Amino acid sequence: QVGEAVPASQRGSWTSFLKSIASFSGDLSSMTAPPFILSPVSLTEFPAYWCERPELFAAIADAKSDEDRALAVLKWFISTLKGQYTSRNDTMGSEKKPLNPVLGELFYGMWPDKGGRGQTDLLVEQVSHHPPITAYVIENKAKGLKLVGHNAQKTSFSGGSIIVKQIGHAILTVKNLSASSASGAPPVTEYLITLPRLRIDGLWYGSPYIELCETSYIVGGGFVSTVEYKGKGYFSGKSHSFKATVSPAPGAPGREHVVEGLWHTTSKFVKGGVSGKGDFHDVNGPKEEVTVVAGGGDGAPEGEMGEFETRKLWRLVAKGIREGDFESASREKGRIENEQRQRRRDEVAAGTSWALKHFTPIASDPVYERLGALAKIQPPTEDAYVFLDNWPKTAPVSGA
Ligand code: HCR
Repeated sequence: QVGEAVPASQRGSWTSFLKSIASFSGDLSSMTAPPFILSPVSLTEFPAYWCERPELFAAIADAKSDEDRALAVLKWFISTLKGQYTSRNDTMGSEKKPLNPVLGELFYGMWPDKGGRGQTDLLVEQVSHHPPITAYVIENKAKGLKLVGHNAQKTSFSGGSIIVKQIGHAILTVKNLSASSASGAPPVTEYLITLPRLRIDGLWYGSPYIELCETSYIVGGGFVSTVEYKGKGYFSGKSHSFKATVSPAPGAPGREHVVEGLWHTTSKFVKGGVSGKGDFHDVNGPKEEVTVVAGGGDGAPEGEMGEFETRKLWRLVAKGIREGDFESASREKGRIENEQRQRRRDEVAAGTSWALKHFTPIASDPVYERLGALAKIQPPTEDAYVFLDNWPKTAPVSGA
């Protein structure tokens, strides 16, 4: 008998869903799941998790040395994990299956300037539907910070859990806004950020949750940070444990630092640290959700979203899921999917293909290759999506 969290009327379909994923590997997002596990949020909204503590992102620019900056980048990164991997449990009771974005879907947002931290902008585009790939950029121009990345997933099933290999990476660029060309300081410093593997547990009980596993890296600015993730029964015997080692890159000067703790709460330095401070990160305090803005594409008036903007595109599906009206949610979802199939057929007939708005694909990313080699990251090369630097003129959403 499956867990209590599964409504009695959906236990059969939940068991069939689990059976089908047990013999499946690849793109889970396209599989039909029972209504209780559906989220009204599209995957295009997920890159916002990178900046729900905008002051920590901005602090990267204020670091005084390469060593301080490596620690500031790590602190911001670790502080994003709670939102990225536990927030659906907090807001919806368990991990859920997000809406599978359509090709060309767009999501724009921002975090306003507060206390001199500068405004941070977010732009997301679904750059592939099969397999689903989401590209994003997060930029704080006042602070000279830009994060560009893309994300896809390959899923498999093992020991009753879904294993999600994240494919993709992010590059953080920090512009040296104060250095003159005579100072010898590099005009920009780049950091390669790789992503952890996930294990989705609790499936049988109908209340999935995520544990992070294996290792991810942050490489750049003369330092390599290696983050090892463990669940219950490892370093501290607690869920969501991690240990991060920040070491000078081969041949670079600097001290080694080691941080240990729980990524969804707090961590401490166990080696190194800055001026006697033992504490490292703390995400018990409030976070700041993104303010959604309208990009006004496809001739939509200022303040209104274009047809492909996430919150407009999925409005009726999300409403149906939120209100428990799954019939209308599935009817609207079917309508969107049929429209997409028709577009693809029309493109084939016309000999054209969908033109991305904000990104262009490259088969291998030279920054990934150069920085990845410093930590022997595998694979040695990866594809990427280059941002075209064409921020649209966005406006607050009318009536919001
Ligand atoms: C695996 C996942 C889709 C991808 C989601 C990603 C990896 C997307 C990038 C974000 O930065 C971080 C992130 C967090 C999510 O936890 C992860 C999703 C969890 C579930 C979902 C599957 C496609 C759906 C599985 C269906 C289950 C819940 C039954």
